Amino acid sequence: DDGYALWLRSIAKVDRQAVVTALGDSATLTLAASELRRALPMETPAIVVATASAPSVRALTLPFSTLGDEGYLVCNVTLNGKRVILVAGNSDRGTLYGAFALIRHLATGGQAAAVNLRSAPKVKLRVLNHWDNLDESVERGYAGQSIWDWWTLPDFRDPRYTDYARANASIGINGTVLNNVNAKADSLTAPYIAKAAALANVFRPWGMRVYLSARFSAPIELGGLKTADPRDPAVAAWWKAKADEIYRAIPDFGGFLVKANSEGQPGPRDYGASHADGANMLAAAVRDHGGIVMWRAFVYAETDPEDRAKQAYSEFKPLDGTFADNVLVQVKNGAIDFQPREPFHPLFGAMPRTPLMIEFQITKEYLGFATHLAYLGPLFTEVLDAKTGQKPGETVADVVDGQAEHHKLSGMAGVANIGRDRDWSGSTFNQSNWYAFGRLAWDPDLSAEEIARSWAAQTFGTDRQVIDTVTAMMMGSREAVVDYTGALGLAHLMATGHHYGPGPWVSDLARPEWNPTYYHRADANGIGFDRTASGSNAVGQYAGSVAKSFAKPETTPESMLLWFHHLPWDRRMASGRNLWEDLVAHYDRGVAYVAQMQRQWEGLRSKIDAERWQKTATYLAVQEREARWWRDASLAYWMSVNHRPLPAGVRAPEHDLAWYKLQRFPYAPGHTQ
Ligand code: BDP
Repeated sequence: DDGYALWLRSIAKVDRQAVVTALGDSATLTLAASELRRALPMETPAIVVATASAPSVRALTLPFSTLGDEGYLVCNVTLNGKRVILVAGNSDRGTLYGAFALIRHLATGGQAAAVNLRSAPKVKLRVLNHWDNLDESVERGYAGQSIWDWWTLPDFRDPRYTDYARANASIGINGTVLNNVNAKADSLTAPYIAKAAALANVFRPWGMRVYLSARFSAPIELGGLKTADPRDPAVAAWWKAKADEIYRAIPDFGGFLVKANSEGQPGPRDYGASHADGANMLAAAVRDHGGIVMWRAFVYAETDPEDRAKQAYSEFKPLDGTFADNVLVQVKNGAIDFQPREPFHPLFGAMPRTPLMIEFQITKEYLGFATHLAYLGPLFTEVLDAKTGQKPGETVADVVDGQAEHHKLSGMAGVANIGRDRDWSGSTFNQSNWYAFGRLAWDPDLSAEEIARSWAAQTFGTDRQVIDTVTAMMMGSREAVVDYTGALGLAHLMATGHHYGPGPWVSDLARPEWNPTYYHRADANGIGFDRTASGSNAVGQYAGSVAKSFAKPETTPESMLLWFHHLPWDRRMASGRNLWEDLVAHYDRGVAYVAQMQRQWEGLRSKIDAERWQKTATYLAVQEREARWWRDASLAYWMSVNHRPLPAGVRAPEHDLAWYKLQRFPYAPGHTQ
């Protein structure tokens, strides 16, 4: 088993499939029926797929009114005198989601007899962001080349495109941005629009729309204009014509994603215009077609390196209320950059008049690429469940799903971990992160553990021991990465460029905020970044009780302590140990967790097919070796700074610091500098 089937494993034999009838013949309804046949065996009770408008369904007066466009219900009914399972939504897309929900229900041990499912997505735009380049490399991609074979498109439509859309539909993802946020203008030329249109045609029956990353300077590069100033009418007209051209080829084109004035990308600030000026100009170009703009807040300027964590808030908060109503501001989960742990981004809750999308990174740029097992469900839910402090009880999820302010638009973006590898995501367990993202985008209130259990059952079957063990491994795996790469709120400690291995000593990069030493600020006396009023006062960007709790070390959760505070190595911790000893203990705990996962996985050897078992076992061995590398290199460095011995009984690093500093990985995957 090479993992290609993801979590969509058929339990039906070709000649003994469930009996499924479709009331209607739309492409999407037909797919819903064929998915059910493909997945479910003959013994399943008869199933009818339909939309709420089918006359016989209408006669049942079921509660469709609360399901919106994409919701579904799945229940036992008597239809034309026969007992059947009805799968239905207000639209055929809703019905398709219902079909996948029924498959999930049965594949995770649910019974057909009493089935009663009812759900509508809480978030409107559930979108993957592909950081895929036109040369088919993938920025921060660790699962091989891009699945988009731009060269043979639009003529050749790889069957894989269909399988991709199907997998996404099965977890509720309804949009995809095809190209990297570090965009080339070429993706907006006629040949590339035709290629995107071919993909859109494949995705449409699966309920998925296509979006493109737009390079802000395209009017200069493609249109021969002298400027891309959003206030220049000629620039606005160029974008309007470009949007019209795209919509002629892709009538349901979703809209644009923009990375502007960030890490060298062009943007409105180049002309003294604001992010809102830029976003609104593009929004006007797509508005008549029903399109939207997702404008990223990931900015940090060369000119103000005092605290990178503060910059997005400083720049965007004042713009609240000035964005057009078809713009969403897309905010990374934390204020720096997809670290193994970051406190939630202070913009959530701080821009009530603007719909904020959250952006998670499914690909694990800072969590061991494809090889390390790190289930991101707990990272996602930790952020979504965080209280914003802005309004009583308000969580990041309330902001993201639009509930807090009753926004019409809401969205969640995930930087995809998908590539041309047979198993799509570089490892079986990485598939769970794609799955968890989709499930949480549909319902941000789900728990990471219930998602892990469903994924385990859909991926490995319903054996109880397998589900329990796999879920247990997954649930602590992200915390283990935090522990062996730098716990207690440390962040950005990785080596330059590839972001794979440790490099806490790095201090010589051109921009201050590219250097790990800028983030940890360790010296003989202490460690951590003072972000309180006596330091950068990033704490001041948080609100209410949250700001209050981050303002003092005593009330800051220890998991984020050094993010907000610079503290002496001797500081007493909850464990009774001092800070240094505690940090050491975290490193050891992280390494030990990986060794434990190896033992747990060993125990499942006879229960999992050889191919998936062996690859995972091999990767766990790599992870164990590299967890020790992270630990040893980091400890060697901290000791060179604080001149403290290791606590009694603790193993010394295998090599000296000089050895760790010499390690080089010039061909590590996924980095494009
Ligand atoms: C960082 C990545 C870089 C991306 C950037 C972004 O290292 O490759 O271009 O984020 O999100 O995480 O724009």
